[in-house]
Amino acid sequence: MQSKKVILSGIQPSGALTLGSYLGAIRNWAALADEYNCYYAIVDMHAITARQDPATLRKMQYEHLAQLIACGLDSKENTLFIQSHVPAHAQLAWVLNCYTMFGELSRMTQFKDKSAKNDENINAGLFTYPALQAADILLYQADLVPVGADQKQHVELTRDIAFRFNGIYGDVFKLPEPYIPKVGARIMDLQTPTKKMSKSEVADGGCVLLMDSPDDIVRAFKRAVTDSETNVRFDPVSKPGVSNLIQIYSVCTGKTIADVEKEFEGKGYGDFKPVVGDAVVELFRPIREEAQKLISERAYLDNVLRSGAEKASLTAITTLRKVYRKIGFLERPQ
Ligand code: ATP
Ligand code: LTN
Repeated sequence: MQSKKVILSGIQPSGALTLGSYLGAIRNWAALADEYNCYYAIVDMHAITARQDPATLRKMQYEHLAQLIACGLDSKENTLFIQSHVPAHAQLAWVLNCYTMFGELSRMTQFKDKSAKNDENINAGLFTYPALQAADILLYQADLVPVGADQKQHVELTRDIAFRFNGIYGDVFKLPEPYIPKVGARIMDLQTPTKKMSKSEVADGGCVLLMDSPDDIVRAFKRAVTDSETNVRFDPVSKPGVSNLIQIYSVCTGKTIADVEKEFEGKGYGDFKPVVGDAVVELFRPIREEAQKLISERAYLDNVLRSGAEKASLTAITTLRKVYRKIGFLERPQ
């Protein structure tokens, strides 16, 4: 019997989960467990490339875990773990750093964006971040990496690193493919619809969180920035705000973009915005309720993390050993 294909993805505990992370990535994960062997990492090591408050970082990891389970990721069918609990991530990242070019890292959009936004902390970790992400993916010999559109470049770099390494040492790594949804891959900020909705930039009120109250969600959508026209028409270039809302409504309801335009023909933004807000409220309601229940079940969450790390380690160590052997590291004498 051929073994199942492998999926790996990661999520940074650098802020609360947003509508963007849900629609762009997590929503698609739950349905994959039947067909694939799925690993999902809460990537604490990536999160510290920006300064984190230790207590908040600790709390955020449990919240992410509870919310991922509430989003339908069954902990028996999926391997859910914390990145730093599997030391092979750091170990392989170092090796891959030595097979990743300065020029390649310099071209990464996420590095350019984040260093421009935070010029007093452009640390080396932020720069080499994609080599750690490549290690996350390659340790599990992942076939597919389900992510939002912003991560495509990092997955492509991972392929390039793997290809380079395999070219020197033979077939060590599987070359992964990004797996990006057709609709919802880039949810925009509701206040600045030309910029991606981001968990680390919640201050302007344009970000909707998975755990926001229904009132807050409806209010955020009523305040969403649109344009000076009134018609509900999909045109991301000249109408980015309303096109973002159409996209969100389409993913939440399963209706096509054309159907959404038809449904609101002759109606204005005042009719449309609260309906989108309500659709998000209903989508998030069961998730929020379940996550609120799970967050107090610390022993259960710790069990999930314990078995997740054990399972992930078995696979990760096998790949790491092979890499060490190939590059000429000595095994520690017993
Ligand atoms: P930051 O913007 O602060 O770097 P993030 O929200 O992009 O954080 P994560 O939560 O780690 O970072 O991303 C988790 C997954 O969600 C990734 O696959 C990412 O591509 C996806 N994602 C995040 N934001 C969006 C968005 N606005 N639209 C679509 N997908 C998104
Ligand atoms: N870089 C991603 C998070 C991330 C990831 C991964 C995604 C870290 N490691 C491995 C997919 C696979 C982000 O910023 N959202």
